[in-house]
Amino acid sequence: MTTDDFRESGLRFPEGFTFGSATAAYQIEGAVAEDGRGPSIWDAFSHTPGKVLNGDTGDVADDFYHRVDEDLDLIKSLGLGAYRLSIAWPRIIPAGTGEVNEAGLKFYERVIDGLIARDIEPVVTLYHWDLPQPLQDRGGWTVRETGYAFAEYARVVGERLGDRVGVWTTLNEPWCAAYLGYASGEHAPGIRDEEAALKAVHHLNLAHGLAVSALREVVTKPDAKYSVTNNLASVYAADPQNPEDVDAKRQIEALRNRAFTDPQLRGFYPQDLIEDTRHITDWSFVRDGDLELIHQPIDLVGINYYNTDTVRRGAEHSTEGTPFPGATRVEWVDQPGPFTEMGWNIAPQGLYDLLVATHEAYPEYDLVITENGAAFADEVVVEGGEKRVHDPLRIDFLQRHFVAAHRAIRAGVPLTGYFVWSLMDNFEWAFGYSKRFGLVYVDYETQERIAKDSARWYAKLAGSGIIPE
Ligand code: IFM
Repeated sequence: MTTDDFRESGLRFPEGFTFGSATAAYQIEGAVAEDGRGPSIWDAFSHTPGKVLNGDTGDVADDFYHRVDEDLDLIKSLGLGAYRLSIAWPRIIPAGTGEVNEAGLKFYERVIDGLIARDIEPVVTLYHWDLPQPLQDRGGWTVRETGYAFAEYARVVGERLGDRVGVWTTLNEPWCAAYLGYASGEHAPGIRDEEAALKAVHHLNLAHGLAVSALREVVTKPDAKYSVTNNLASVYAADPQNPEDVDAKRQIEALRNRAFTDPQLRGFYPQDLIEDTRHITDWSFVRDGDLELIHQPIDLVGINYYNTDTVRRGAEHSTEGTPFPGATRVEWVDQPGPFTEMGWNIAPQGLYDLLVATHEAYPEYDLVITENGAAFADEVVVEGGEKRVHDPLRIDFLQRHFVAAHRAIRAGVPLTGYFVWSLMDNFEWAFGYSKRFGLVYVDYETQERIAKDSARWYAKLAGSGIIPE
């Protein structure tokens, strides 16, 4: 990795480049027991003592469910062209399969219509981790039936919203759903079983392909685009001249990236991944014909990027309880700072390298940064009777990552949009409400929204297409 501070302003993005922000249903909506919504694995997990910091849950979150108009006005006030939201499967089909909940469809219809009325493009993700609990009770992502249930849910949503939603994303970060959910147990459903995690990888990939096919059958918007979002890792070898370290990097890239992108975009599982994980599974859960089902034509590849990994060859060790099943001789090297409140290193070069590498590997796809952003310890101050949140670290973070994206475009990467994570502070999974990623501050006591300085900075970028000071 080369060092470069990426501090630059005045760069102009191409005409038509999308500036958006992103959220996810369980992180903002609240209203978990209203209007027929069924329980999800995150309701069960967050209500299990010891799983989420401070015992926080998504029961209320940002109360978006009751504040739709106010929050859509907020997006409008920032001048953003697009908003990436996720739909809660348990609001649409509360038991996971079977009966459809009309109130759930009506809710999202209202959100989508509200966005369109404000001239904000809705970008819809179908799965951002809130699996209906009844499906988990039948095996969750370790069984293929969940993939078929997901396709059915995609069809129901596509039938209702397919005349107006222009961009469909099947899954958000299947890496997290599979490895954090089933290998390390840090996320719902909290399982620690390495083979189960690899089964989950496959059934999530299967769900993606089946959902794209189902959507294509029912969506009527002529120019609708289909996509999937992966949180691809930007991985470096500690010593790029050392073949052992380079091999450690290969292993992690196979598990983190190619386990998803190769089947989704190429129609095969990497042979090295299968070899590396032989001691955990024989992969017999991949049935004949599955890869054709997974490998559906899509238009966009979404990338979520936050930080980098550097690895080297290490001693033999067990990977049980880690989110890296099979990575037995890999050691992580401490990254240089600075760091965000998550402890993640700030590395815009990693974003540039990832965009270029993904384009080189899959050149026929347009790329979108579907998430990038940072948590910092924000504080509200009162100045001249007005509440303000000064967040220079977030502005600096965003500026340097937008510069990285701009450089990638100049290097030939077909990058068409950038969604900042997140529109507003929200439920940060196992960290509860302790980490603030928002452009907009949320006072969880009163639900007051306060635009941070970074929101004003981003509004300038979105309005002009030029990276501000
Ligand atoms: O909050 C999450 C989001 O749900 C998925 N991507 C990473 C974000 C920050 O951790």
